[in-house]
Amino acid sequence: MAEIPARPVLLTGASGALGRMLVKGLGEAGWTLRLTDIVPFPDPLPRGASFTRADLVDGMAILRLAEGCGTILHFGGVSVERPFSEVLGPNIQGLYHVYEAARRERARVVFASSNHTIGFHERSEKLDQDCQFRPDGYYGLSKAYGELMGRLYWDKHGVENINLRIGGSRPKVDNARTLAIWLSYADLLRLVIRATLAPSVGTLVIWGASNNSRGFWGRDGRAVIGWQPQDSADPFISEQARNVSGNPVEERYQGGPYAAIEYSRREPSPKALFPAG
Ligand code: 15L
Repeated sequence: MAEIPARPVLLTGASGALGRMLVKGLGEAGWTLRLTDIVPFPDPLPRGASFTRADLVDGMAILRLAEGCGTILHFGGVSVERPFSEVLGPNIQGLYHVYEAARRERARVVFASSNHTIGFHERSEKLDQDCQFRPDGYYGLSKAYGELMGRLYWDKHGVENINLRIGGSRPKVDNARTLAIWLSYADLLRLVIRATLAPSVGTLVIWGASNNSRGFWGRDGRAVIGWQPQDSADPFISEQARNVSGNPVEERYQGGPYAAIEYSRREPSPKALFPAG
């Protein structure tokens, strides 16, 4: 029988694409889910799940929702590049509310971070978990803040957290960049299950990508939770390898189109932020 978490699991961002996929998968596994989002949940609720509409900016609502939960899967907030004023409430203040709730409940946070925390590294670079943050916009910056919030709450309060630096998790491999960053839905579901059930994790960063031979990323904390991706974008290489944008900035950096948004630099940014010597 599938292992089930001892305490209910709170999922923020339940109505988003990844949230809905997780609700289905975790619901089928028999987990007790408490779901929330700022917009209504569009699917039938699985047995054992409840949905409450809430804004991440409402700290009291988040505290109430987290009561009795052992894990918070934090997939809510702004999930694409937006002006700073739009990112601020959900992703900065909201993240704080999630961590305060986790501190009160002694819950673990599994955070949907993003490749846009490091999006200004060039595609030729192979990155490990401890590479420098090089956010490619306000959205990526908010995710880097989220990862650092996890670091703070672990060091100061012992709140465990796993930061999933997700590449592109979508049903299909849709271009050349996705050949490197693709995370299949099935691999993401297995990743979230291991991140929740692993007995003791401290604070971790895990690259959220399937087993893609063109991948940009290397070492991370996956061994601690016993996760290995099983899928790969490789079967789509011949179909997608030439599917590029034609925008040199987009094609140079790992963050792709996000790096190119409002890009106004004349020269490419240096490969290393602090070159040795
Ligand atoms: C992300 O972080 C976004 O949430 C997702 O919508 C994609 O744009 C993805 O990155 C990507 O880089 O393709």
